[in-house]
Amino acid sequence: MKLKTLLSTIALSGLTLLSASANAFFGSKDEMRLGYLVKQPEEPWFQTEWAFAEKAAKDLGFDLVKMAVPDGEKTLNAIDTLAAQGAKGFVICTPDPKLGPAIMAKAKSYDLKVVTVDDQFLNAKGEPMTDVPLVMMAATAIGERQGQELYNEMQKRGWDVTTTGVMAITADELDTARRRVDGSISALKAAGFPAGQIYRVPTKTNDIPGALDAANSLLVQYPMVKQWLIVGMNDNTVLGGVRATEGQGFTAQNIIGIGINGVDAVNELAKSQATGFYGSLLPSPDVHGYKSIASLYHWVKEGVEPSKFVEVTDVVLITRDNFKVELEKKGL
Ligand code: FCA
Repeated sequence: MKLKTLLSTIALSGLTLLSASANAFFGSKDEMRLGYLVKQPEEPWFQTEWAFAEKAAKDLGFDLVKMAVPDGEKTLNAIDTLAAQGAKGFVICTPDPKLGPAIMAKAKSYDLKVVTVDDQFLNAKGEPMTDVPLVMMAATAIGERQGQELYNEMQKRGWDVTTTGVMAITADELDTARRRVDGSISALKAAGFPAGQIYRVPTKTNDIPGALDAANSLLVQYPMVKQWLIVGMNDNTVLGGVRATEGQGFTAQNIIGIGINGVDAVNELAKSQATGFYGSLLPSPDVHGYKSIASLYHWVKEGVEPSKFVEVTDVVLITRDNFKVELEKKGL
């Protein structure tokens, strides 16, 4: 009797397992399956894109597979997995733009459609692969805005420009990062900030620890600087810079950092005490997440080819004073 119960339990759980894996492989309602692959799932930016891709999946009725692809190997494996699961295509923010040709070759071998988001693929010659649809923020414009806002805030505080420096943490291998930082620096110069007091330092990794190391190596070279403006391609880069200045005794009084992404700065802006991280430029991760996957869906379903380039331009400066309201306005 006992053995019989045991056997039927095993049989039942076997069935459950089978149907669970069948669901995972073929979708629960014969729905179209699409992937959304991101390089840094730990960034709220990408979590927000995923959340809005989920919304599109619900609205349009497809099955979304979210995957983390922190390196090239994981990216190529993820494409194999997607194909095995019967997916028809994927949206990707690649961990490395130079993977573009390898990603496209693999995707083509399985007849998967590809839409890129945020970071553009580069071909073997290092040129942008303009044939692959791309949704991204207006990189130069948002950088220029960062430079202008930093300059405005410095003016508002009446700082002595002669003792002020710009710490620009760069990531030039990533085109969108290079364009944002260059935009910021050119706006600062155009506003009248002395070019000789703008110092660039490359970060090894695009995260807080990488930027912190880069900033530390810069700070020791310029002990005469009394106030810093911090430029970087996103919130984490600027946060790394701010943390480094704090280590040298700087505070909210003599540091102005303005990030980019907004959603990655929420914890910092919510702190009970102001820090050197003054604010962030919030673009539209909701639009990136929704539009990229929706365009892929229509491509697969109706054969409507997405635009090769969608530039999302809407940006707002969030600070400790307005971040809650501004995030709410966008449903974030
Ligand atoms: C790049 C950055 C991200 C985000 C995105 C829009 O991928 O690494 O932090 O700013 O562009």
